[in-house]
Amino acid sequence: AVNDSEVTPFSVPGYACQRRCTLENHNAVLTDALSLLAENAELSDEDGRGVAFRRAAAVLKALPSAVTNMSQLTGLPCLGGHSLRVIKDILENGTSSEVESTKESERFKALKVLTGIFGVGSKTADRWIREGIHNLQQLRDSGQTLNRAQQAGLEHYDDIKQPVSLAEAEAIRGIVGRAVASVSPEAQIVLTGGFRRGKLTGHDVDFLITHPEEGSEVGLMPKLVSWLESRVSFYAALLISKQPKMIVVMFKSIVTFSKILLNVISGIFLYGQKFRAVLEMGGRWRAVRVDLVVSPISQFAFALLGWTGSKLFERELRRWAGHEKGMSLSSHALYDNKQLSCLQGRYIRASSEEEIFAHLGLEFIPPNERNA
Ligand code: DCP
Ligand code: MG
Repeated sequence: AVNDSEVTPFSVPGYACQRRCTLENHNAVLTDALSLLAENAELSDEDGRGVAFRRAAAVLKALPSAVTNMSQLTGLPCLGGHSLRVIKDILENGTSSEVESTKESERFKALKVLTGIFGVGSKTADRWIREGIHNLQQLRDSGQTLNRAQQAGLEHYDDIKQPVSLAEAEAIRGIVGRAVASVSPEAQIVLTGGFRRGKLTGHDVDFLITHPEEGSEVGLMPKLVSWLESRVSFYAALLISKQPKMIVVMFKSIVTFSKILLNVISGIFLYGQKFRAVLEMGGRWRAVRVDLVVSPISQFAFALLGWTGSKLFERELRRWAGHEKGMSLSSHALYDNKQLSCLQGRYIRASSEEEIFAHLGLEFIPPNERNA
């Protein structure tokens, strides 16, 4: 056993946006446990507790090696009593009884299954659970009225639950890129979200679209939607959720491909390579969630930073901006709350992510190190 006095405590800065965090995680057992408690809190509408567990997990993710001894954690930020108890349990017993009992609880399991349906949030899931609905079959049998998104979410539940691979994301980039080029030849499309941070899988594929000429992006989204709808309706369902930012392109699974159909699709969308990639991944289409965001070029850097994530990294950037700099950061703009001059002067312009970090007084963190 290591003597306590020989253990060097770790040290990390207080905000996740000050830390470089790659996908390499030396403390996955601990962070998985804390993330599960975070998820449970979020599903129970206890967002404050959820964030506390997320922040604690992010600190452990940023450590250069595995924690073996509680004394290494002395002085680390964001580790509250509850998180420390969980960590201690796992270091001493291999598991945390709280995590295990949460994982096994009927309520948690039901919340996870029901909120796993696209379009179903924790409030709806909670109402259904109180009405005795705990799984998909009970939901189908209950005769509950589902909106369009939820109907599709239920229909494609298994597809959507299955992670999206990088190869699939790239194939979808080909399809959406072709659609964008058709409706607006100069428009640009960028892969954001987890894939931009170097993840090899994701729960969806996130794209940001802009146009080099300010104002030319207006009306692009509806055009893009109609283009996709007219071209893909025979094998894909397109859904637009309540949030204007989110479009879900669901590629319906076609089990058997006729050669003609195959040629038609590849003719419409893609030339060779990428399309073949889709087919080689199992030879059938599947439902995938796709998030499309259109941004004017003047806001592009803010949108790119805001949609690259991780969610906690974004939250911490906004907390840093507000608490440390007296500024407000969003996916549209950076606003200086301290400047009392004319309204215009309060908005801080930026044309790159690097500039935004500089305005915030932060060292630039590249996307692959924003995996807090
Ligand atoms: N985002 C955010 N706050 C939200 C939702 C999204 O800041 N409430 C930002 C940060 C996310 C990005 O948008 O990283 C994309 O959202 P996703 O939910 O798709 O997150 P990821 O792409 O990071 O995860 P995954 O790989 O599972 O898709
Ligand atoms: Mg994503």
